[in-house]
Amino acid sequence: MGNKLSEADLIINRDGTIYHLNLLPEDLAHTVITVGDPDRVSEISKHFDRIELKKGKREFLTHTGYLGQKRITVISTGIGTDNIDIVFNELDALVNIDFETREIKKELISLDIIRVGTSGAIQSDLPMGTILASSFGLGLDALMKYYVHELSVDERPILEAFQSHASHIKGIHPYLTAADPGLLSRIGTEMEQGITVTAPGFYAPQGRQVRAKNAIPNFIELLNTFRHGKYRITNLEMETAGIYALAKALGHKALSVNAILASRVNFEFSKNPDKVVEKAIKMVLDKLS
Ligand code: R1P
Repeated sequence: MGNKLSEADLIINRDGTIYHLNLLPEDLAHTVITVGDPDRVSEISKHFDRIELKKGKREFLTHTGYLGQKRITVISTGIGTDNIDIVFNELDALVNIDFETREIKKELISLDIIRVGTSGAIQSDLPMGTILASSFGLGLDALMKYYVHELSVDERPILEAFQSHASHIKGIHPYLTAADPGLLSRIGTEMEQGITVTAPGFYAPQGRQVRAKNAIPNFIELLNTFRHGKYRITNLEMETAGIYALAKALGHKALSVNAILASRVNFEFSKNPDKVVEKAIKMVLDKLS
């Protein structure tokens, strides 16, 4: 690839917006909150002092506005790391590619990206209602098989320990990425922290029992017995590892904050999920404003 992206590599709609997100470069703030559920976008932007823009296409709904003096974009990703691939590459293109010339800009912008998501706990001491910041994302999906992914000296030993812990599971190639340390200390300090596992599905890929037979027995136990020094796996969802790894590959900063709605070890689901999500939203917005 040269410095210039072809019309097939970077698809720009006739109105100048990026292909899936339907946004113009000026529509995007440099602080971005991602959520899985499109309905959660307005649950966040209702706290803004002013909303300047609402746009959407497919599951990608965007509101940009101001919280005090701070300009923030909130965008829904839909479910899964296949969608994270689309959202993160298009967010990056909006700030780092000149849409007139299709050339990569010389001065690259690093976005602050915070996910406010929902998740299930796999440790019995983490009750529903917990708000958890992911110190690492551990991906069991295949997204990062398609990108060059380099491990830091902090990440490598944890990933290697997990690979050996799960060595009897064939055909899974886990990847691991740390949260941005600045965002983690700014936003995540009053939250629980731990390794978040990102699965490529909701049912058997997260160890749920369904009518079809599970190929990996005792999946939750496999994850919740893993230890490496002070680190343990705390929760399961479907985006964080892809977010951390692609943000790093593209030079952005990312943090994932999760409202714990289910306990997979106590077999419970929250009676009041909206309240837990609202708590997570407020904790994040308090730190951003
Ligand atoms: C599954 O129900 C979805 O909920 C969780 C999972 O990661 C997956 O996207 O997160 P969101 O509530 O942010 O979508």
